Amino acid sequence: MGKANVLSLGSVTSTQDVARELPVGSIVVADHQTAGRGRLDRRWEAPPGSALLVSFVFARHPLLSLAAGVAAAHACGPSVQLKWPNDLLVDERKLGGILVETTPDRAICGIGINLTFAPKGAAMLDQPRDAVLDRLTAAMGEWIGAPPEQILKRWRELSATLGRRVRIEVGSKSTEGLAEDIGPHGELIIDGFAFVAGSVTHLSE
Ligand code: BT5
Repeated sequence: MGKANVLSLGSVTSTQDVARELPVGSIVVADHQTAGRGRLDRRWEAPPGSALLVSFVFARHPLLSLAAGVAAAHACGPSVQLKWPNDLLVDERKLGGILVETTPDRAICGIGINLTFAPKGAAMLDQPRDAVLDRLTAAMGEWIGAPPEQILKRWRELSATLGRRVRIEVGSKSTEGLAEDIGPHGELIIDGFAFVAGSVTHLSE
């Protein structure tokens, strides 16, 4: 992945919408999104020019969300930890998020990182956008190509979730337990049960 593939735009609905129409290897970055989104139709909020808002187009990859988390943590710096499945945290506050959407043959990996603004209770990085983007682009290329075991190992090292008591909500069902590990497909193991999706809350120690 190189700079030549980067499409840099002003205002878009969502970088995911633009990236969806582009070939594998494309990168879309925007100053502003009028309809930035998270998972499950949630909103991703960032005032114009305040965040890194980027989408990468890849071939489908079974551990893309975790690999992107590892890459983003490396690009942001040593204060960043990962919360399963897709959050970047600084001191337990959300710095950024990852959204993977798939088509039959491609995966669009969107990453939002707060730089000069953070919603109440969230974190920001306060680093120049293009420097973060350059490091992220390099790290994404590296981690997407890494062996699955290496992605999982590094994700475990960067995790703020493992070893914690957590609550996971899947639809209307809520379960609490110890987040023990992630499995070979990136699933979260809580008290011996594997969860492939859900919203996790870290409970106090
Ligand atoms: C995520 O979803 O965390 C994935 C966010 C992905 C955003 C990027 S930006 C580039 C690309 N284009 C897009 O349209 N999306 C991607 P989720 O885990 O569902 O978290 C969403 C929740 O995070 C919201 O419901 C809010 O509570 C919270 N939130 C919204 N904006 C935030 C922000 N700037 N900083 C921290 N938390 C935020």
